[in-house]
Amino acid sequence: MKYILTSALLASASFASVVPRAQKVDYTGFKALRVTLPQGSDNVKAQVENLVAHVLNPGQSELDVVVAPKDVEALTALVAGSKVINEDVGAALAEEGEMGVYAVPSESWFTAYHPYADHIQFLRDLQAGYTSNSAIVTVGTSVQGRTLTGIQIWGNGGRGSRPAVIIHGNVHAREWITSMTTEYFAWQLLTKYASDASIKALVDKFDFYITPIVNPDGFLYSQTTDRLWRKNRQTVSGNTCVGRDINRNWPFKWEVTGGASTNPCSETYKGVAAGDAPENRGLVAQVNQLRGSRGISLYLDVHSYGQYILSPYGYQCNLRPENDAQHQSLASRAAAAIRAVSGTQYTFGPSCSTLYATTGSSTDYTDVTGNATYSFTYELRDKGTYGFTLPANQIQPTVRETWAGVVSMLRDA
Ligand code: 0X9
Ligand code: ZN
Repeated sequence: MKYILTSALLASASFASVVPRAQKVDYTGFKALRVTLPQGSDNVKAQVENLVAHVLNPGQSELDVVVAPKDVEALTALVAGSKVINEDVGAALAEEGEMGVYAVPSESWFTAYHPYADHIQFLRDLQAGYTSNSAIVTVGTSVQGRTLTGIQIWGNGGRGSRPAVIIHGNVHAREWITSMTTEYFAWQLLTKYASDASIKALVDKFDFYITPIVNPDGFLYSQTTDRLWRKNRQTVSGNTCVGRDINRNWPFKWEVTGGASTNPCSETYKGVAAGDAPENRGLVAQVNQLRGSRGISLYLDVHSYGQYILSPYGYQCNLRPENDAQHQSLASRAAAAIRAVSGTQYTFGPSCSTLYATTGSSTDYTDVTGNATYSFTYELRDKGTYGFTLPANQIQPTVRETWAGVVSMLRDA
């Protein structure tokens, strides 16, 4: 199916430098650049954020950005260095492939990207085939009133009898490969339970809660209006910019500075108060409820891109969980399992020191407040060539290699 625009879905510009428009953002001729910021340059960073259409990878010294052709010169003049990572973002979007046509769940689901409504249908149809050991669960509600729809999967202990594994996908709207991948986890667990003893052992060991799209409003907006939208779709009183970053809104170390933005126009806007995004309220309630009942063995927050497996913490670069060595051991073995499938190389390590500082992020909350034994953020393929718009022919290779990494973690956890 092609994208369909209805008048209800037409919305204003997603970034400050462009006037409101009444159509889908056209990225033809836009470039993706990896820019190096001058040392200690918060001011330059702010100017870059203002000038570009999107910051793709909100790092500290290096940023991946998408910039309109007319602004390339001004951008390169601002920064210390820059390298083109994609000559034409519009052309890369076209390579993503046509939307799939809906059919009952089968392996072919993982050969195309899909409209939001079909993702929900996929989950419902999958669950309907395995009613004795799965259920559809509602984890919360979005800003615009959509449900955060998840699937719970259990084994021979019965529903709700084993330690929890919580998996979140598509926190960031534009990271489409992450809903495909988390759906593949659910698909594997259910379709292989009866025929594969090694999968059965995992399903019998844990209670799985997989929510492939925890940011439904943002996801829909990325399909109708701006393919590179990241945040939720929450407004801010007195400001025209939209969206809180769900991965900067968790109520743990939210108030710490340096790992999120207080500017509502920024891609990493943290919100007005800790946990003030409705999506976060639902996710927090899920984590708290499972902490208090069966306990959480493993939490996975699945993002793209960069090929990383990141452990806590985001808010402090020299702080480690007391079971850091075990976190690194699980991550290292998962990275090896991924590499064994396809040769794809992952980097692993503590989030802040390996990638960049984040405050109010998911895995810090699940590690400390959620008391999860293990918490990881996955950053899936690739390393910037296609970025968020990974071509459809990379969906199957990506979901398969990632599943090998996750199976390795589930065995070790
Ligand atoms: O910045 C983020 O939220 C994640 N990267 S992304 O490009 N997908 O936006 C990384 C978050 C990792 N950090 C922690 N969870 N601490
Ligand atoms: Zn992300």
